[in-house]
Formats: sequence, structure tokens, C-alpha cells
Amino acid sequence: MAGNDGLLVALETLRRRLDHDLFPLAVGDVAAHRRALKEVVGQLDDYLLPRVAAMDAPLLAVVGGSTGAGKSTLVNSLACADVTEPGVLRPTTLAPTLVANPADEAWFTRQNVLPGLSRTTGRGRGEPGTLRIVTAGTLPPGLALLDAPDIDSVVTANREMAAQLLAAADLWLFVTTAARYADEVPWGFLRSARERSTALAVVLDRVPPEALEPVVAHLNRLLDENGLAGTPLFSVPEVTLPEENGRLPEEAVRSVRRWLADIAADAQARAEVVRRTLLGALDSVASRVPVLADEAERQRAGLADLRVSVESAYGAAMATFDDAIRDGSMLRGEVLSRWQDFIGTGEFMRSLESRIGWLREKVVSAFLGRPAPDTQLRVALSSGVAALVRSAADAAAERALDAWSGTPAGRDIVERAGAVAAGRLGRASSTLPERAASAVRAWQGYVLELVAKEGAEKRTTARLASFSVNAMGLLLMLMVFSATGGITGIEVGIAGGTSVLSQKLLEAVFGDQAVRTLTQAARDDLRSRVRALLDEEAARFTSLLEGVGPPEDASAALRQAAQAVRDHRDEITAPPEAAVRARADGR
Ligand SMILES: Nc1nc2c(ncn2[C@@H]2O[C@H](COP(=O)(O)OP(=O)(O)OP(=O)(O)O)[C@@H](O)[C@H]2O)c(=O)[nH]1
Ligand SMILES: [Mg+2]
Repeated sequence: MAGNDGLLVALETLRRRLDHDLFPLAVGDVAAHRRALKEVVGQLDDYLLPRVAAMDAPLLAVVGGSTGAGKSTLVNSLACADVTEPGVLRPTTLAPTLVANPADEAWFTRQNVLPGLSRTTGRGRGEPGTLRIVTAGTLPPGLALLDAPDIDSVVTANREMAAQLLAAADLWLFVTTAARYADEVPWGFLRSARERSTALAVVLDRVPPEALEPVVAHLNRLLDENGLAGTPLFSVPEVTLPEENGRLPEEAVRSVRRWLADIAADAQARAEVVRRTLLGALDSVASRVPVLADEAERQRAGLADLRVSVESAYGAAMATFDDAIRDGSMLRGEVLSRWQDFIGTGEFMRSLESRIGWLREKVVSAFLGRPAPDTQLRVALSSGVAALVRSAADAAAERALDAWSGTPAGRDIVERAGAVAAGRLGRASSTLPERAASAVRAWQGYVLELVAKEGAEKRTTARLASFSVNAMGLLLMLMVFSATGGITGIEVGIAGGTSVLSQKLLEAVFGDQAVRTLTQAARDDLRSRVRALLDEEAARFTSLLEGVGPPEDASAALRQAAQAVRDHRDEITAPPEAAVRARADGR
């Protein structure tokens, strides 16, 4: 049947879209979302894709239910052969056994249905995680039975396997007993069969003769109340099993056998069962995928939040640096003492401000005569700036790590990075001092170039020569850290004095407009170098987010893929006669 090619393509597209790691972060109830994703992927692989690709393939009836309900016994009895092992220990069946007519063996042996389970054959119990395939000529061709592990024992793997198998079934043969039929777990499965409109029949097994009538009545009522009215219900009496084979006598399973044989023999009935379950599964998948898309979006938002918290931590570090270069604090301490060495004595400094003209001569001679203090001042400036960058980066690292550790998603990422890396993340990186020092050196080189260029342009070469490019450069560096306000009291006399003097000297050489422009250029250059250092620091965090999470268009693509499945669902047409009947009814 080629009429459902569009649907097959839509399903294949959807399957590819689900192949991403959609939920890597601990955002919301991520375990539940991962489970939901696994279920949808499972149903596509195990059932929808192989079924839509081969609508005429044999029908798979999965025998599921509580442990000890008699599933394996029932399968053996229906196959009239010991194809699977019943047992007294609970649970007995750990690996599923599929029984098919030899004519259908090839379809099931090839990894069409349930491709994730490796196939085994032969006698004995299969290994958990495998699918044992056996043949029985007594089963009609066109319909295979699958003996599933239980849905309710203490073995988690069994419950998960049973759920996976039921999701791969064209038809559920749900086995319960007179003792267990009102248990909650089976009803959870039965309701999900109803929600997905899976073709279903219930076998009430091991019924003591005296209980038959009331239990069947009650079970029918429960089916009714759970929206499952009309579900075929078969009862199998509790009998003494023959010692030689432990199988139920033919008359006990006759009604079930006949019902299955009728479906197997009638292509139309079989197609109707397949169609019903298939449409239900298609609709269910199409409605579950948009929920996954929402969650994938939430994951991306979680990642974006983590990025924002890093940006804000390092943004704050940049602001700290900006404040520090503007508030004059750089011009205290070591820089101030070196400046005083450079210019003369402390006393000399204090007498400066009113006597700039006189001072200029003094300064000129100081520059000419004493080259050493200018190097020391530069070193002092350089280590002052480097220390500032380091402490800002330390604070940012701590803040970013705190922010990440405060959210489950962030903790997740940090944990993945490993304990050692996480320990390092909370401080500035070990190479930062060196990189900061070299950035400051590069900046100082840039400032000297600025001064040399400005001098050449202004034809102030003669004047410059007397002050020297180095000395002018140094004054300009000091200007970058001079207060544009904010220094008060005694500091004006010291730190303020430093900058006032620098400014006067520079203005004397270049003119005041040029000094403003040069100062701005020098400050901008330093800021951009520091910005680059901090960006590299921030990248230690953001690089951990690279490639994590769904791609940008994942959610939209998922919704679109689900919609495409919905758009093509009607390619699963009713069998011809049913269609004719439907039309005759005016539907
Ligand atoms: N007397 C009697 N024993 C039965 C009947 N049906 C099943 N049993 C026994 O009950 C036990 C459990 O039956 P199984 O067929 O292994 O049950 P199951 O549903 O496959 O159990 P799990 O594989 O654990 O999920 C076995 O010892 C069977 O021999 C019955 O109608 N009469
Ligand atoms: Mg069993």
C-alpha cells in the first residue's frame, strides 16, 4: 500500500527531530520529560514506523498483565506447545517470548517491530533485554502472540519492558485474575489503552467456578465505568493443570482461541484492528510531541538564564574596574610614591599647584636627568592595573559560580565539568595575572604610540623632545586614572595633585582639547583590553554551555513534525468495505 507514503515520511522526520539531546539540564521535572521522550521515541521505533511501512505485516497481540495471572500458561495453551516457561516464582517471565506461525517468522526475526531488542531463538528463557522468537504451526498465520513480563512485580525492568511491549502491540490481550482484577496498576494500563484507543481484549484467568458469574459482572461494570464498555471479555476457569505439560485444557481457552483465529483469518478484521490501534498511537504521539517541544524550549530558556548570570557577573566586574579607574584610587599607594620619586619630593609636590610655570622647568629637568623613576612608575602603574583586573575577575568568578550553583540546571553543568574544574571556576583563571600584565604592557605601548603620533602631527616634536615621549606617555597614563570628580579632602592634594600636574604639563605640550581626546582614546583602549580579558574569563563558564541542549529551532521543528503527522494521519484508511459502510451511513 503506497497510500501512506506521506505519513511514513512525516514519522521519519519526527523521529529524526527527536534524536537530539532535548533535556540535558535539570529544568523542571526533567526525569519525567526524559521518560516521556523515551516513550515517544520507543513507540515510533517499536511500532509506528514498522507498522506504517508495512500495513499488511502480521498482527502482534501482546499478552500483558499482573505477575502470576497465568500469561505464560495461557500462551502455551493457545500455542498448544511449551513455547514459554510458566513458573511458581514471581515474577517468572523476565524476557519476552514471541510465538508466531512459521510463515510469519521472518517478519519478526528481522528487526522490524521492537528493533532495539536483539533476537534469540530456541528453548529456555531468553535473556532480559532480548526478544526470543519461537514458531508454532498451531497458531494461525497473520497473528503472533507475545508473552510479556509482568506489569506490577517488584522488578522495575519488567514493568518498563511490559510498557514498551504494550506500546508496540497491535492488540492487547490483557490477563487478570479473579483475585487481582480490581488492582490499581492494571487499570492504569487499561485506561491508557482507552486513551490511545488501542485494540483490547481482557482475559479473566484462573476464575474459581463459583466466582465466575459475580466477578465477570463486576469486571464488566468496571470496564464500563472506565470507558471501556464493549471490550471483549473472556474468562478462563481455574483448573487443575495436567502434570505432563501444565497447559490448560482446550475447552478452557476455546473462546479466546476462536476470537484470535477469526481476526487472523479475516484480512478485513485484522486491518481494522491495526487501523484502530495505529490511529490511536498516531494521535497520542502527535499530542505528546508538542509537550516535549514546550519542555525543550524551557531547557533553552534555562541555558539562556545561565548565560545571563555569567554576563551580569562579568558586567559587574567591568563596572568595578571602570569605577576604580575613575575614582583616582589607582593614583594612591605605590603609584603615588613612585610619582613622587619621579617628580621630586613630597614637599615639592605639595607646592606645585599654584606654580605650574616654575614647575614645568623643574619637571623638564627631572625627566631629563632621572630616567629610572619613570620605569618604576610605569611598573607600579602596570601592577596596579593588573591587580585590579585580577580582583575584579576573582569576584566575578565567585559570583557567576554562586549564581550557577543556585539553580539545578547550573549545578548540573558545574557537576558535569567535574570537581576540579568546578573548584577552579570560582576564582580567576591561573593564567590571568600573566595575561593581565601583558595586556597592560601592550596598552602602555599603545599610549606611547599615541603620544608620538600626536607629537608628530602637532609639529610639537621640538617640545616633545625636551619632555620625551616616554615621560609624556606616562603623564597620559596617569590622566587615564585621574579623578573626574569624586576625590575629596586631603587626597586632592596628593592624588588630585598628580593628575592636575599631569594635565597641566600635557596641555602645555598638546593643548587642552588634544589632551581630552588623547585621554579618552587611552582610556578606551585600556577598557577594551580589560573587557577582552574578562570575556575570556567569562568564556570559562559559557564554553560549558556550548553544544548543550536542543538546537535553536528544535521546538518549532518538533511542533511542525507533529503537525505533519496529524496532517497525514488519514492516509490510514478504513478497509474498503468499512469505508463503503461509513459512506452509506452518511458519515
Ligand atoms: N492450578 C492452576 N494453576 C495455574 C493456572 N494458570 C496458571 N497457573 C500456575 O500459576 C503460576 C503462574 O503462572 P504463569 O503462567 O507463570 O504466570 P505469568 O502471568 O506468566 O507470571 P509472570 O511471568 O510472573 O508475569 C504457574 O505455576 C502456573 O502453573 C490455572 O488455571 N490453574
Ligand atoms: Mg510469565
